[in-house]
Amino acid sequence: MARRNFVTQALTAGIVGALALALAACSAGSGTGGGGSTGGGDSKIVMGFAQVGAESGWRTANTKSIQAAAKKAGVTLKFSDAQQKQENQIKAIRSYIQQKVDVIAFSPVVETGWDTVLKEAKDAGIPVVLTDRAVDSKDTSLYVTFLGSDFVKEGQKAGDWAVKEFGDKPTNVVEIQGTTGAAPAIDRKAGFAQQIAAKPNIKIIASQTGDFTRAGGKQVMEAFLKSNPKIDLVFAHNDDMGLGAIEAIEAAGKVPGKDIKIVTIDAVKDGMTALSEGKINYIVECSPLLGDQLMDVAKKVLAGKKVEPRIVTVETTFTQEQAKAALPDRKY
Ligand code: GYE
Repeated sequence: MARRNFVTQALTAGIVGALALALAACSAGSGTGGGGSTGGGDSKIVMGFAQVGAESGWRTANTKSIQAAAKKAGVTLKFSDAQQKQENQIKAIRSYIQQKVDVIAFSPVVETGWDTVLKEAKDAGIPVVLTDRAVDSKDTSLYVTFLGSDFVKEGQKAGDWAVKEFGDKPTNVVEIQGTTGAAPAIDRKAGFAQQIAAKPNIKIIASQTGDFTRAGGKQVMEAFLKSNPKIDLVFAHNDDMGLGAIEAIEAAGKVPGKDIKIVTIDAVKDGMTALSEGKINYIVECSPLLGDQLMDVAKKVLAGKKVEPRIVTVETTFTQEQAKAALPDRKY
């Protein structure tokens, strides 16, 4: 019933393409959340989760983590996939408000433009938990907590590695940014820039968005290769775009990891494989496994317990050797 509301709205708005995926995601979500009570006794918590999309290996792992954690925690999960479009996420959140879910969680595709819909949730008395990505709102009463990584720190770690790797050598860097306006794109860019600021020999000569997808990374890298004869380093805001860049570099007859070095963020399996094969040089980890923590937070909030306003994920970094050692046990 609830799902039909969302479908009707989506159709009205003519988002037919988005619908196919949203439907697929919904049924995946309901399979997870609706399948029998495994929870701890009293009435089941209903969570509406508005996911960004399915743009990357990271996102797929994040979705699986949330669905599995909901099942384990006995939380009924209503899940929607916004296809990386803010208007779809806003529609999904409004639909969850109409359905009177107990708690709404979402990973905001971009940072700004959320105040109105978050106020609607607040007025309806439904707590909102931000996972993975933050919103840029002055009114922090609009959400209970933000659970996720420190993206500035991730960018800094990538920048620190570049400074160590290239020292005083003249170094041309091309940057493949994540989704324009998304917290991880804004923060990773800033963190990296801070760390290389003291090294005038390390220069970002081009910077463009690849929208966190492999195809986007490939396309941007092809353009960079055409217009820049000397590229020493690619800084890609996620593994998938780095993997796309590898394809472009190889197609141009160059050797990724050697002729052009690559540093990325995420450490998903495909990225770690490329790192262990020497095609990527360094990866900063960003963990997508936020599901269990999210369910804990939701239960605490609904039980009237206090939660920290910011919960930061613990993460590491990987060299090529470390990737070889870590790969066999890598879960995503
Ligand atoms: O790094 C990227 C994904 O928000 C941290 O989104 C997440 C980012 C992640 O598409 O792969």
